[in-house]
Amino acid sequence: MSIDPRVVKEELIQIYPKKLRQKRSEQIVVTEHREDGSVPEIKANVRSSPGIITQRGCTYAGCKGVIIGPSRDILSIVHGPIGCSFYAWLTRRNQTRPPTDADPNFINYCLSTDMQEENIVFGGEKKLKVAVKEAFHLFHPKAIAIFSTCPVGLIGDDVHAVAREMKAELGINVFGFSCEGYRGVSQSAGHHIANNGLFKHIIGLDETPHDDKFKINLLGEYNIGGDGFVLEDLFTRCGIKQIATFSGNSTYASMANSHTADLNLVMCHRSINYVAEMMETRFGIPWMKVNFIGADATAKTLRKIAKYFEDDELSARVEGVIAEEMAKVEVTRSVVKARSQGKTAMLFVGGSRAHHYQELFTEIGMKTIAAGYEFGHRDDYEGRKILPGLKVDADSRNIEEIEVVPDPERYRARRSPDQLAKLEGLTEMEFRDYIGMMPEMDDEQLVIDDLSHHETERLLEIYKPDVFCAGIKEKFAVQKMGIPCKQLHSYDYGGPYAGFRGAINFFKDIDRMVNMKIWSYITPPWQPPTKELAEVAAD
Ligand code: CFM
Repeated sequence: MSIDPRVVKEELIQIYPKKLRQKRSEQIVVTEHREDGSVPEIKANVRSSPGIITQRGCTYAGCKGVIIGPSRDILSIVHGPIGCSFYAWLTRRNQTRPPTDADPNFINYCLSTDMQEENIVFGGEKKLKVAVKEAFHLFHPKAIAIFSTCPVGLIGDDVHAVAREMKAELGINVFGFSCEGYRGVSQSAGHHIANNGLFKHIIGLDETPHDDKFKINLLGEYNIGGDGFVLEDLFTRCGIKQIATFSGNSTYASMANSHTADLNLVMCHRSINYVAEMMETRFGIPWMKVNFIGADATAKTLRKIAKYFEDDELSARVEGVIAEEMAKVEVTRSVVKARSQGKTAMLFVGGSRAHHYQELFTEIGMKTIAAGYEFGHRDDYEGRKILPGLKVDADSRNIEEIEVVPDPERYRARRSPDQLAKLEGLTEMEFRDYIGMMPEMDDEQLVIDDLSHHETERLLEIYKPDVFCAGIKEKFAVQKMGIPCKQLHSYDYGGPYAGFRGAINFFKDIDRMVNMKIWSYITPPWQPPTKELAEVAAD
C-alpha cells in the first residue's frame, strides 16, 4: 500500500477552520531522519481546541489517578464535588498485593468530601478537615493525601493549610495537592505536581539501610494488569533488590526509604522523570531510561542494569534468566510472527506507551504506520536532548518548579563523573536521557499529537490498519468500523504485558485480534463503495 502521508495529513485537517488547521498541521508530522541526526519538530503539550473530541484527561486525574493512586497505603481524599470522585476509585487497572491480610490496602475505597453548593459559596475547608479526621479515625493510615478538583482552586480553599493543621493534630503525614483539573493542558501537569509532592513530603523520610549489593528503584511503572508483579519477580530472580516502585504495588514506607537505592530505572519517563532528576540532584542517585515492554527490550534493560553494577556474578545471573525466559518467548513469538508479519498497527496512547509498544509489534513483524501521544511533550517525540531549547509555555508556568540542591549530609554520588563517563562509553548506556518516539520509527509514517475523533475516523477509513491501539473512549467507535481495537491503557482486562512473560501474553492477544476472521464479516461503512485515497486526493 503506498499512501502518501502528506496527502493524508492534508485530508485529516482540511475540514477545520483556518486557525485550527494551522495549529493541527504543526501537531501532525511525517517522520524523517535528517542527515544531521535530527527529526522534525512537532507541536505538543498545548491546549486542545474547543469543539474537538480529545482523548485527554485532566490534571487531577494525572495526580491522583496515575501517580499517587496506585500506592496502597496512602489514604487518598478527593476534595471536590462527587462527580470528580469517579476518579477517586479504581478506574485504572493498577493492581496491588498486600503481603498479608493485616496490611492496609485502601485502593478499593473512594473518599470524597462531596462538596455542595453551600461549600462552594462559603468555602469547603471546614468540611475537608472533618473528612480528614473521620478518615483517620476509620482507617488509621500512616499518610493522607488530599487532591484538589477544579472548584477548590476557583473558590480558593487552602488545602495545604488544612493538611499542615491536620498533620500537627493527628500526628501522621498529611499533604495536599493543588492539582485542579484545569492546572495544565492535560494529565501531564498532574504528574509533575504529584512528583513534586512525593519529593517534598515522602522521599527521604526513612533512613533504614539495606545491605543488599544491587539496590534499585523502578520509576514510572504502575502495575497495570500486573506488569509490576512480573518485573518484581524478574528482579528477585536476578538478585536485584527493588527498594521502591513509583508507584505500582507500592507502599508509603518504601517510597520514604527510596533514597537508599543506588540506581533509578525510569520506565515511563513522561510521568516521573522529575522525581528521577530531583533524586539525582539531592541524593546522588543516577538514573537511566529502561524499557520492559518487549522481550528483546527487557533483555537489553536487564543487561544495562548488570553493566551499571559491574559485577560478574550479577551478569551471570541475568544471562541465566534471559536465556531461560527467551526460550519460552521464542516458542510463541515465532508462531505468531509467521502469521502476523507485515500487518499494520496504529498506536495512540498516553505519554509513553505509543512508543514502547511499537517494540512488541516489531518483534512479531508488524509495522507501526501511525502513532501519537495524548499528552506527551516534544521531548517524548523528539528525544530528551531537545529539552534545553524548549520554551516554558504559559500553562507549564502554573506548575511549581522546586529548587533542589544536594543534601548537605545525605548526598552521596553513587558513581563518580569518571565512572559514569566510562559506563556511557559502552553500547546502549546513557544516563539522564531518552531517545523519543520519532527517531525509532521508520521514515514516512504519521506522528500525530492529541489525535481527535474526526482524525481517528479518517485515518481508519484511509489506512484500514489491522489493529488500532487506544483506550476505552475510542474502542467501540473503532470496532464498529470493523477494525479491532486493543486497549493499551487497561489491556482490555488482559495482561500483564511487561517483561518476557508479558510479551508472550501480548503476542497471543494480538494474534487473536489480527488473525481472527470475525472482523471480515463486518461490513464497515466505507464498503461499498470504498473511497480510495486517489479519489480523496482528487477531491
Ligand atoms: Fe506513563 Fe502510564 Fe503512559 Fe501515563 Fe496514563 Fe497509563 Fe498511559 Mo493510561 S503513566 S504516560 S498518564 S505509561 S494511565 S500507566 S496507560 S495514559 S501511556
